[in-house]
Amino acid sequence: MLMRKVPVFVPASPWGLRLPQKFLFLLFLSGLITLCFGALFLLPNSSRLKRLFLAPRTQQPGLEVVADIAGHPLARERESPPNPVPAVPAPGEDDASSQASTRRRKVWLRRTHPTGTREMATAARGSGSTALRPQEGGIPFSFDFNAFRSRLRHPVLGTRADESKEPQSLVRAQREKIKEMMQFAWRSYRLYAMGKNELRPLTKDGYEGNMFGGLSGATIIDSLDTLYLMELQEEFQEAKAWVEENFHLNVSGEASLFEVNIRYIGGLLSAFYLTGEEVFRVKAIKLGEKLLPAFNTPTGIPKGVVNFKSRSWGWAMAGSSSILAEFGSLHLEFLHLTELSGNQVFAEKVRNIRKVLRKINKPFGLYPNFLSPVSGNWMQHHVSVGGLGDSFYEYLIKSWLMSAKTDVEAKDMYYEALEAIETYLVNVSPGGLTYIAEWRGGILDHKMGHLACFSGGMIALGAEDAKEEKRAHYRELAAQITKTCHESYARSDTKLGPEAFWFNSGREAVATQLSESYYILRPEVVESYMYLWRQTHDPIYREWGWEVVLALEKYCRTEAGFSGIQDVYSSVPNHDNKQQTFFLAETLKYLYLLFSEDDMLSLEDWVFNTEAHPLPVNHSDSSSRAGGRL
Ligand code: DMJ
Repeated sequence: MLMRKVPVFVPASPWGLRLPQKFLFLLFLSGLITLCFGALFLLPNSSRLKRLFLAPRTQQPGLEVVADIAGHPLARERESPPNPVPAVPAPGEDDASSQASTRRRKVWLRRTHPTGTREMATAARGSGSTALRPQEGGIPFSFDFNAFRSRLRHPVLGTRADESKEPQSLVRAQREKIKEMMQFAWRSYRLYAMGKNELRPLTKDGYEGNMFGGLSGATIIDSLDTLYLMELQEEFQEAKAWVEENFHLNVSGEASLFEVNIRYIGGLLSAFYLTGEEVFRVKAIKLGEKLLPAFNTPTGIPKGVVNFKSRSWGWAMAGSSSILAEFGSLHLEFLHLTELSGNQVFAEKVRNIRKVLRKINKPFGLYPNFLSPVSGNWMQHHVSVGGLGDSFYEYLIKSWLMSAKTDVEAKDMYYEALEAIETYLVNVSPGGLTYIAEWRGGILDHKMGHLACFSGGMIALGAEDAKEEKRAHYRELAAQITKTCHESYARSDTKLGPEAFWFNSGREAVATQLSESYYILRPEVVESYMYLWRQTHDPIYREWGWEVVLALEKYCRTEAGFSGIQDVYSSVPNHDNKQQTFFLAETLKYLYLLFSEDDMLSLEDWVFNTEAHPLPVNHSDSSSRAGGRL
């Protein structure tokens, strides 16, 4: 029989307290601590204290979290703080009080945001630190916007004063033309599809698609920074008002983690950094929080699809795999989400992805495109710098640059990967065209996708920080790849490039079947022209860029917006009836920058996410040359 042991004697503690007394004392003590700690949060103007407790920072000023990456000495010294206080509904969320306060705020913004661009700039400067506004559904964390702006090396919109000295009034006229295209694309969207994700210019209606889990307005959020940059003041205000009043996050569909991140989060973050408007910061963070369930996998490698409704373990699907370009293109945005929220969870998620990728064995130093989020093993040995792989490589070099060159791990990973790509994937065709092939378990597909054409720009961007003996080589490689991509345009009837082009059977830089001959307003080729222009100032890049403008006007412009075309080899356009959001976010922005001064969104101050949304570099010193100007 089991006898319960009844203690007949409770020994006294060294202080002479018996166990029940000790328990009561501890209870009292812990209550006291909780009370003191809680009081800190209730004090007025306690944001500094909150910051102290919620997000350990470096002592230097700057975008500290952006430097806070695995491998960086600062990262090792810090502990993970608790998550911040749960956020209340954001402006524009569905409860009535929030909508009313949004209306009030809108009126205030109209008053404080006068019409001229310079005034727009002044208003943004005036907004100062993004103070806590819990009554407006703000996220309780402060970010010193003025201090951030004063650390930029260049005025955001460039040194306009020098413009009149430009000998080429032609360049100005070209820039104006591109601005007109943006205005036309925006106005067509506003007229026929306002609030929908995309415009269908032939049927003159809107389209929601299935990538965004019920979120709307993808074109609006993707356009914000381009409108701002081009000083389309009225259009920018329309877009901002829509975000304030109509961008609701209470959706319940299934969304692509990658697409929501690069378009919505990226677009909102950029809009915040350009304007200092709190609504963009709050919406970005709250949407970021909705993406977190995607990381609930055994490895922490997120699934590609996030279910906004359930917080279930979406990974539990046999044989599922995550895509390198998708889970590898979160880093830039997630570090900024932590920076602007004080919530370390975002940075932790992407640090973990880095850790997994660092550890895993890479065949020949290459990164295959599919990884199991369950086992952490590669699923197939398919390697590509185009679709499925592309922006992973881009985010490595940009993480290095965005960290103000402190994220050495990202830099090393980038150059190691680039070496492997050069060794195994880069080829020169019999006709002398350099291209990046695709690799399937050791066998090469001698084809390049339009998506892979961003790599000319990426390699140019990274050339300056390569080993001394490699720099000139990388500059040349970048120029050669960009030239090949231009050839894929030049060899078509429309002077626009196909979705994929091949180098075999005597054919070079052309698509071999109709299913690869379409052009959907993609940006990658003009993106590379922009980087190569900034690096070399070789007029050929502006010439090539202008060829694209003319071709877009001739073959893609319709009565009600721009449309992709189904066959670049036919001079009678067959439109696909879609004005892609990235046309406004990327293609037109890169074209505009190509015809602008180098200090407009200077590469010293900004990196572009893979949807061309500018995110600031972590400058931690105060040697600003912008002197607080826009
Ligand atoms: C964009 O959404 C992004 O550039 C992404 O990285 C790749 N595809 C499109 C544009 O082609």
